[in-house]
Amino acid sequence: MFKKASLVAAIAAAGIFSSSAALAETWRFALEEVEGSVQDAYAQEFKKRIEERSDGDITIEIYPYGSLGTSSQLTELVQQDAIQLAFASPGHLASVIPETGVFTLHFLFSDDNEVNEQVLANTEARSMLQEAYHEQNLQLLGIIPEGWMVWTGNRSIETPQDMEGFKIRTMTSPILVESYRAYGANPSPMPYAEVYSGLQLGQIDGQVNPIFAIEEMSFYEVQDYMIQAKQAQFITTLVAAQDFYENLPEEQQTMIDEVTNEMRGYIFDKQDEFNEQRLETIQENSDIELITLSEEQREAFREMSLSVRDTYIEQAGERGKKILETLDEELRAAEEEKGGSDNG
Ligand code: 6CS
Repeated sequence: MFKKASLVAAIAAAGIFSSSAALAETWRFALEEVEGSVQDAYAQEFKKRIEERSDGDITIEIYPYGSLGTSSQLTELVQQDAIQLAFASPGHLASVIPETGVFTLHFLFSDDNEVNEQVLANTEARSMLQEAYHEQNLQLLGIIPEGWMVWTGNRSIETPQDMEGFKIRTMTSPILVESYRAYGANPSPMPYAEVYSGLQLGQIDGQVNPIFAIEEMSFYEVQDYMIQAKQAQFITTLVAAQDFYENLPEEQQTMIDEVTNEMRGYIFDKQDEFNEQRLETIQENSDIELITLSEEQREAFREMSLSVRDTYIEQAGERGKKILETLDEELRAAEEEKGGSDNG
């Protein structure tokens, strides 16, 4: 869908130049998701707040998924400073920044998503991550949960045995591929835009995404089962071109930092609302079967997932190990403080 030539043509048509300097007051913001998605809701609100606060000095142009390229291509465009802002989800980004693979590890985050949000908002791991983003010419602006990753399939998946040979589409990061190999599945990484036809043509048996995405990408139309195992959150990161960010006047950097901080509650509520409402839409429009795994069933997957943490450390090195340890400690401490769930 996104061949290099058409990508270049799209950028030319959009009038995107190679340097942000020529675009002083227009910031281009690319999404990995379509209009009406969680990322779109974020971008629309960000645009509103920045334009208001800058008194019209800054205009934000939003490019939903499909207008510029795949997730990996969007990241490249930000790295080259051809666009200023984008979402870069670890499910793809870990191919470039292995440390971000931590956000895709199974059974690391809390079963209580408020705990996850609280930890992600304040994590001490942020400075180590920022270092890794800088090495790739990116500025990390935010780490944002978008909802539980739910499996869909042409068969039900309730035990690791059901995963045996299951051809599941994953995002493109190597650590995600390993996460599904650990269950005995046959992971098939591919870009988001190819998933619907892959399912429809039977090239893949299933995929994994949050409910709002399963609805808006119509995956539920070509699948028989939706399985909630609460094995992982979909966590995205908001990035800027590092040169662009560092060359901004200090008050504009502060404005971005304040707006992204102030928007945390807004987007957390939005993703919750979207995931809840779209589940109703799916149920109204299809007879897809919804299965929620019991604690015992989840435990079987959890045990098999633990070895993937070693693979992550092999890929992400010493800094990646420290990021994992920091997040793990913070998550367990926050759970304890809340007296809530135990997700080991
Ligand atoms: O599965 C994917 O590739 C995509 N899923 C979502 C929910 N957001 C962006 C990501 O690229």
